[in-house]
Amino acid sequence: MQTPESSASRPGLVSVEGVSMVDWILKTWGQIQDIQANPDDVLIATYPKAGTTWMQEIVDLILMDGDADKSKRAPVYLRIPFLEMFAHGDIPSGVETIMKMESPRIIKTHLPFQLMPKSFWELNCKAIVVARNPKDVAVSYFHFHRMNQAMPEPGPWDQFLQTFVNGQVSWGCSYEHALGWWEARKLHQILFIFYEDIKEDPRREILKVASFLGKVLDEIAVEKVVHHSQFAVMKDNPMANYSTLPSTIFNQAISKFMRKGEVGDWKNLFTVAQNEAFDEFNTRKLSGTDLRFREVL
Ligand code: PPS
Repeated sequence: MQTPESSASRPGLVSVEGVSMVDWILKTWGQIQDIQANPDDVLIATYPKAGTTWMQEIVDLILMDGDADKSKRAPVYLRIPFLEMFAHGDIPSGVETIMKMESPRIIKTHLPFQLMPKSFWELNCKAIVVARNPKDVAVSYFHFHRMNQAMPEPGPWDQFLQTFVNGQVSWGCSYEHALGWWEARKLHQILFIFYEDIKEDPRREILKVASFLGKVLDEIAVEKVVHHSQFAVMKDNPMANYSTLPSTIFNQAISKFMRKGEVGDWKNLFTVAQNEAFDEFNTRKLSGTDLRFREVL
């Protein structure tokens, strides 16, 4: 019998150049790869659940000088389209929205660095990467799979955690994703930000992003960006909380998109054994690299 969380209509996974991807990505894969960048495009590049929407809202508010009314002009997925997104009903695909946008275009992507359309690097575009401690990413991704009908069934938590560790979830292994972008920052204009750092001092990280974008904000504008990008404020903002997406895609009765927004929620779901195994996995994946996530241990 099917539960509300399990439906035959859920997609499966495919392998794209060795990276697991949700199968609908193939609908626009050719168009994604052929996309022509503009030199002033800015990418927000993240592994899913690392703080993408938070950074989208921060960047948009910065560009609007903190004016929340301007940032409420459209849902976040139309203001800052998701490159890989398929068309659904009235909502155009990410590529279609991007093609119709005027510069400067801000574009969200979850693609690993090696699968990015090359045009962005030929034109030396900027990218802001947000990374988050993978234990919290795993928990957030689990709940996201439960509610997002456009993702495969997650199964029970222990099973999902294993597939996450094996990289058999869409957009692949979270460590390889972060490491690809971490290395790429040595060659490209990439700002690498940690979710936990924004939590710790939003003002400091917002100023970093503004400076990277070449945007000077007065003190009042900075305060507005800090305020309107807070979890509680975004959770109540229909243009940021995905409540404008139909429940046939995001069933927020199962789990809210703006769920908890905390550091360390993994402690509520990981067993002691899962945590120990994950710590070993973390050490193995990061050995020989200088990438360190915050507050994993
Ligand atoms: S997605 O679907 O990949 O674009 O999701 P993403 O936006 O990357 O991640 C969603 C998680 O980020 C949390 N979030 C925030 N945390 C703190 N402050 C703010 N303002 C904020 N906005 C979004 C959101 O709640 C999801 O995390 P969890 O842990 O599930 O709550």
